[in-house]
Amino acid sequence: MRKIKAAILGAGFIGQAHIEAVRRLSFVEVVAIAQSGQDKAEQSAKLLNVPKAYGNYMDLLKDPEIDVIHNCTPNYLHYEINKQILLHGKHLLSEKPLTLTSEEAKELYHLAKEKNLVSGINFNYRQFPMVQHLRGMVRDNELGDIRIVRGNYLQDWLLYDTDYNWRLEPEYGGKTRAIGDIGSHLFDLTQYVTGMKITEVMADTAIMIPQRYKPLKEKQTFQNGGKENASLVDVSTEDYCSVLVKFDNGARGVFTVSQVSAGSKNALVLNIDGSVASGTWKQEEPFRLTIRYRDKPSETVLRDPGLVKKEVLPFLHYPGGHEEGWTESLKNMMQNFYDAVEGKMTHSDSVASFAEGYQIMLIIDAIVKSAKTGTWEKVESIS
Ligand code: SOE
Repeated sequence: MRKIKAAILGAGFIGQAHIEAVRRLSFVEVVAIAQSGQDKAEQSAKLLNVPKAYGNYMDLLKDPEIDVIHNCTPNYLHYEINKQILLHGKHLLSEKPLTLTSEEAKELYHLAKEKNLVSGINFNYRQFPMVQHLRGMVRDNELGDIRIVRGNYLQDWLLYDTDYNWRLEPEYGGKTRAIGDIGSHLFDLTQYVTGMKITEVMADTAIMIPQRYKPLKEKQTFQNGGKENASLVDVSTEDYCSVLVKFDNGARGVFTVSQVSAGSKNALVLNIDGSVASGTWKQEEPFRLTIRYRDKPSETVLRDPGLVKKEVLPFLHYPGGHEEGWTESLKNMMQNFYDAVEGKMTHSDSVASFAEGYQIMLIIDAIVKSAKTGTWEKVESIS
C-alpha cells in the first residue's frame, strides 16, 4: 500500500521533533524538507536523512508526491505559508500559534472550512494520557461543578540577558511573546480539558529584561549565548503575564506565564477545583494526576493501562512505570492527525482545529488589550 507522503517546513527544534514523531507511524513517510536557502535545506536533509530538500517552500508546494505539510517555521511565517499550503490542496498540520493576529486566523479558519482537507494545530499537550484522563473525569462529573481553574506555564530559558532567540522579536515571534508562545498552550489546554470557554480577561504583563545581548550569529531555541559577539538591544515583547479570567459558566480562573522563572523548564501546570474534588496535572511529571478531596485522602492516578479510563488507552503505549512524555505526545498528535488523513475524515477532537486556533488568538487579543487598558476585556466570539 502507498504510504502517505509528508514534508516538513522548518528544521529547527520543533521541525526535527515533528520528523521524529512522524517516523514512528508505519503508514507515513517523510519525503521532503524545506528551509530558506538551498544549501541549508540540503544540509538539514542530509543530517535528518530526508530524501528531498527545497530551498524555497513554494517549489515544495508544487511537488505532486506530497500529501501533507507540517508548518514548523517561525511564528511570523505561519499565516502566509499555511494559506499557501491550503491553496495548493495539501493537508496541513501547523505549529502554534496559528498566526500572529486574529484577523489572519479568521481568514485561515474560513479558508480551511472551504477546503476538503485535514487541517490542525500542534497543541500537543492535549495528547498526554493523564490530560485525557482528567478531561474524562471533568466530563463524567467526577470533580463536580468546576468553579476555579488555576494554571501556570513557566520556563527559564530566557532567564539571563544573554539568552536570545527569534521568538523575542515582534516581527518574527509576534507582538506578544510569552503569551503567544506558551500562554496559547495553557489557554488551549484549559478550554480543552474543562470544556469551558474563556469569555473575559484582566491582564498584567511585564518585560522583566528590557535589554538583551543579541548574538551576531543565529541561535536555536533553548541554546544559551554570551556577551561576546553580541550587541545589546532593546526588547519589546513580554516575558511575564498574569491574567484573571471569567468562563462562560461563571467559573473563574487565574493564569501565569513566564520565561524567566529559574528552575522551571517546561512547567505547565493545570489545577481544576470542582465542588467535589480538585485535580492537578503537571507537564514535568506527566505520568501522575493528583485528585484531592475534603473528606478523604488524596489519590494519585498513575499512567497505567489498568488505571486510566478506557478511552485513554490509545494515548498510552507501554505499561505503567515505563516512561512516556513529551515526545509521545507528539507521536499521539501525529497518529490522530494522520488517521484522519488516511480515513479522509475530520480528525478526533484531540487535535486542535483552526476554529480553536482562531479562538485562542481572540483570547490573546483581549489579553493584550486588557494589559493596556488595565480593565476587564471581553473575548470576542468567532465570526
Ligand atoms: C519555546 O518556548 C517552546 O518551544 C514552545 O514554543 C513550545 O510550545 C514548548 O513546547 C516548548 O517551548
